[in-house]
Amino acid sequence: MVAEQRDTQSGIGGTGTVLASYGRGVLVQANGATLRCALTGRKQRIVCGDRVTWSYPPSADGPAIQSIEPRRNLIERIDARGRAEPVAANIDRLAVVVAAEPAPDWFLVDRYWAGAVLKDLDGLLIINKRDLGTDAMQPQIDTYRGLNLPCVETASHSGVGMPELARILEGGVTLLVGQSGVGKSSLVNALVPDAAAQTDELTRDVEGRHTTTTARWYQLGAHCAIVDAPGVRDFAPPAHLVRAAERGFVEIHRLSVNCRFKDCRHMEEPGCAVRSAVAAQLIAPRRYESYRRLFRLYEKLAS
Ligand SMILES: Nc1nc2c(ncn2[C@@H]2O[C@H](COP(=O)(O)OP(=O)(O)OP(=O)(O)O)[C@@H](O)[C@H]2O)c(=O)[nH]1
Ligand SMILES: [Mg+2]
Ligand SMILES: [Zn+2]
Repeated sequence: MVAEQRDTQSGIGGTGTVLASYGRGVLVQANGATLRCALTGRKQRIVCGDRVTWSYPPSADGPAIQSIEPRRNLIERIDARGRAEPVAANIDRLAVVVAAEPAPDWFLVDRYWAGAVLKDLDGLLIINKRDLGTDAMQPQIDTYRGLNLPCVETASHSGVGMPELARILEGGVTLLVGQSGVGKSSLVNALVPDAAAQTDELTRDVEGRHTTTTARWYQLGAHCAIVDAPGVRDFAPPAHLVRAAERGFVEIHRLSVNCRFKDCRHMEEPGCAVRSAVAAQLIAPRRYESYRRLFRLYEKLAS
């Protein structure tokens, strides 16, 4: 429910969390109500998860954002030209959702996870639509489990695995990412009883589909929230981080201390411990290929 009335309790405004950011305004949750706030004249870039102060400027006809509190972090994706676009702020955990359908893009999963590592976020892999089977994904799931990435299998439709997921999400703010159609919004609907009612009007596109177009924050408890992000193919660690590709791949980073050259890029250099480990199957060749792809992408973006 969107409360447009003047908050007679506080009179002039307060602080709150940004639930969603649109072109010309933001939805702010404050004191249990949802306010639609306008942005003020200055060029404000406000994202889902921002903590803001709002008030009623005398000349305006509704509440407006006054300031943004400093962010703990800002999660961005990069567009085709390498430009960063903010998605959400003040996040603790990045949960990558995959499913048997649409067929998983494991390079995308590796990019997301690398991005989480670089931002010091906890990582989580959610294997959704368990009812459609997980056999084809098992080798990849085993690889991620072996690298200590927590994995949970769910079916948002039937409720399988949902209590376990809810337990993992307790405490902290989790950002859900993954290909369009893997069931991110369905997971939110299963976790948040009134989520559908909250988002219906916000997310339905002209054809009546429920594809998510902007990141949206749902409060699950006093210290627990979940952010539903649009399915994106272009999320990655920001390209300006020099050693980004390597640090985000935990097993490659771990072995890199044994390379002959301190600045080894693990591409063609002699004495590369990472390539030896790949040859010896100590590093999954598929993961190493993801690393190379990300590395080349950065080279391209930097040139
Ligand atoms: N079989 C099966 N289908 C599911 C399950 N969860 C979701 N779906 C279906 O998957 C489709 C996509 O679900 P959404 O929740 O909209 O997917 P999304 O990841 O939010 O997609 P975007 O918003 O486009 O990024 C819908 O048709 C759902 O009904 C599940 O557990 N099992
Ligand atoms: Mg969605
Ligand atoms: Zn090396």
